[in-house]
Amino acid sequence: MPKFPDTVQFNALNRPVRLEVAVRDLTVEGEIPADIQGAFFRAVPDPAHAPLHDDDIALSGDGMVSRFLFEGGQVDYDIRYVHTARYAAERKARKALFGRYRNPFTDKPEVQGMDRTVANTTPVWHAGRLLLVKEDGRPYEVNPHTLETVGSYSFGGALKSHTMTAHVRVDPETGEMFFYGYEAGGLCTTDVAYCIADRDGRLQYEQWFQAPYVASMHDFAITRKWAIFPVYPTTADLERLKAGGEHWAHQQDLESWVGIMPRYGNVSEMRWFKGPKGVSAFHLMNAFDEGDLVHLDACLTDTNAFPFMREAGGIHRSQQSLQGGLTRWTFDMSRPGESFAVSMVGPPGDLPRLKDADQGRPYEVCWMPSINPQGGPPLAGGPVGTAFTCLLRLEMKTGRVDLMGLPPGMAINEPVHIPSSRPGHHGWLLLVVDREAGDDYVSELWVVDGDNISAGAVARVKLPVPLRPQVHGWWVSAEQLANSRQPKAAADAAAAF
Ligand code: V55
Ligand code: FE
Repeated sequence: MPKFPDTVQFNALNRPVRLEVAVRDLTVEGEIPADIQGAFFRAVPDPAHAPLHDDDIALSGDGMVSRFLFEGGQVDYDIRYVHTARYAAERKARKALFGRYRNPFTDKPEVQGMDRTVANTTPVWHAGRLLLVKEDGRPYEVNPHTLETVGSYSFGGALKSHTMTAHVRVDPETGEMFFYGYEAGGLCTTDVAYCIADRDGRLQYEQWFQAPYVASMHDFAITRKWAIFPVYPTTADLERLKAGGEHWAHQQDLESWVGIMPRYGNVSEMRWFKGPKGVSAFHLMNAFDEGDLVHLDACLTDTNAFPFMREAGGIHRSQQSLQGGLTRWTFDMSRPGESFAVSMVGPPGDLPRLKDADQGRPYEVCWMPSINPQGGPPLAGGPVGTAFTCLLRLEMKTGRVDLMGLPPGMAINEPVHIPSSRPGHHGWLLLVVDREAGDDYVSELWVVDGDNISAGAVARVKLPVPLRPQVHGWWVSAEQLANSRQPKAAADAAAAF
């Protein structure tokens, strides 16, 4: 057993698991709703080797792709490493060769210049392809049936950007995938590539623009008319990297910015709006337009939510002291100037989940994990070091908030949403719940009624193996899965043995 550092990034829920398993027909308590047919893919960082540096973080963990497959009321579970160039090189060497998070100057000489992404953030489904994406590189394509890695993916060689965001936006009507890459021209460049792939996955547009500074641009948004690029002041610096330092440092005294351009327009049409200093959001709930107004709803905090990005910027604050909530920034595109209106539209929380059909549209309901005000201390785990302890359901018109609280010693991961065939019903949620059990942890997959979350799980799927905290997930219906580009033959042949 390799010796992992004795830090919160490798202990408690963050303990490395490193199991590649395939389990058929898991034990289900309760009944799986008939609407749920398909696959819940999850991206799970799990370090295959002990890191070169003891201050390594969970965001560096090798990407695993995991799948809960729902077929006729039964559930199968699979998880495998994404065979990135980095994973392959380290596997061969039987030890870590790559150094600190997003700092290639700390890598061993034999891997200098090699693709160092770990493909650990989002399983993106588009045009029949499953892509495992991390924002520091290009995606890896994975066979959704076998979970075997196909290889690095660049839209058939068309993509020029060196990077692709883990937060793409798929338009529910056109089927187009809108995305971008930052540090697109290389390490610490202000180049941002804005891209659109059509419903068949062909890259139709790639235009580059300059960000106001090198920022951690984790998420963006679209509306029917606009593409929206928030820039929060967590910055990178090449000299710091060369000195072996952190990629990201938060700047409490630097302005935030939002760039907005017509989504099918030219980057020369980008308008920049100046926002408050020091604020940060990793995830956006949604955006939509209303005449000339553009509304952007973000899980905003008054500083960066990651302790190591604050510390690198000399900001020493506890996780409990962070202030924020679901915050709406409203831009009037008919008026000149750099200013916009701010309002609070929901409580604090993160890892927001929207119905796919509401993407870029006015929306009625949404869900997000948060910290249970009536719960005990959160479990230690995830990249921030503290896990979420409740799920919230928000009604945007009435302001109503429902809560699924968990007792102390439990944690929840990001949910996916599955549409319902029942008229007026807002669908189902699937999410992994972890529970402390002595010195160990056990996990279950919960099926929750999206309109009645306070009732808890309607079905619980038991896991016979421990799980690592997931980053993001993606629901792929049985119909989408049947239309995938990668063959199912290999999976069927393996099953025939
Ligand atoms: C995030 C996750 C990442 C990363 C940067 O959720 C930001 C935020 C799992 O990797 O590299
Ligand atoms: Fe994210």
